[in-house]
Amino acid sequence: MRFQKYSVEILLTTLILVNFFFISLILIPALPSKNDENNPFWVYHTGAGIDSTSSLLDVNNNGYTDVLVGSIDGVLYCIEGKKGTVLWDFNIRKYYYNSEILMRPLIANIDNNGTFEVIIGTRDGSIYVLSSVDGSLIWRFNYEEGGSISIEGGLSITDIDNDQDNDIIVTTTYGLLYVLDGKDGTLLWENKLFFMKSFFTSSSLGDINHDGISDIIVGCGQSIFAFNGYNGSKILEFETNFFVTAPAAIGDVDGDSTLEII
Ligand SMILES: [Ca+2]
Ligand SMILES: [Ca+2]
Ligand SMILES: [Ca+2]
Ligand SMILES: [Ca+2]
Repeated sequence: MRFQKYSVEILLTTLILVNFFFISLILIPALPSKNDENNPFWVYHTGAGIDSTSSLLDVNNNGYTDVLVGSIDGVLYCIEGKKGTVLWDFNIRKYYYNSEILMRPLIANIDNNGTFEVIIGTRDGSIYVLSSVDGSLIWRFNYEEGGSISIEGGLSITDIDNDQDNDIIVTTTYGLLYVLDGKDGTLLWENKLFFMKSFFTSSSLGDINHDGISDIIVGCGQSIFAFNGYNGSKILEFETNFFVTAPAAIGDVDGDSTLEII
């Protein structure tokens, strides 16, 4: 029995070592061949820190995915994925001197023209829609020039008024929710829902009340809310036991044709 126990242990140890060897074979070629851990594939230094995730898109259609990232220096960078060189950049401080980009750039074909746009919200509460091809400005919306609201992760895209053009749903600090027409940045509606609470995540979308219009599901403080996509009025509130810091998942998990919020 003792012999059998040791045999099993030796067999398990051998299997683990063999697995590790093959996993190593798979992983090692993915690492840079001539760099060590202190020298990644390429490094690009923006003018200040980066407070958000990057987004990926093959901007110049050369088969290599490029990197879009916003920085606290107020610049959105489009960096060529293979070499780490700047393809284009866009400085929001031409429009407001003290602003920062704190959110991940959103990529969408918002005007249905065959190319993608890059959408960012900024610390001064502005929304910028740029061409992904060259970073040129398509439109800008500022809720309140020099105001205190900040956009820190709160953009979602859907056609909320069913006119076949995508719209942008914006959640901000100080509990403001508003919707812009994706074509030209016209304000479709706004709702100042809270003063002391802030939205720090993007919203999720689903037709909660079955009226054919997407509704807006988003956490704020220690609650999850659903707001009517038609006008922003509150449909429901569910209290959680901690601050909501991530977007909700929406789906019909029990097959009753009504959406659940997870
Ligand atoms: Ca590319
Ligand atoms: Ca487009
Ligand atoms: Ca629309
Ligand atoms: Ca609805």
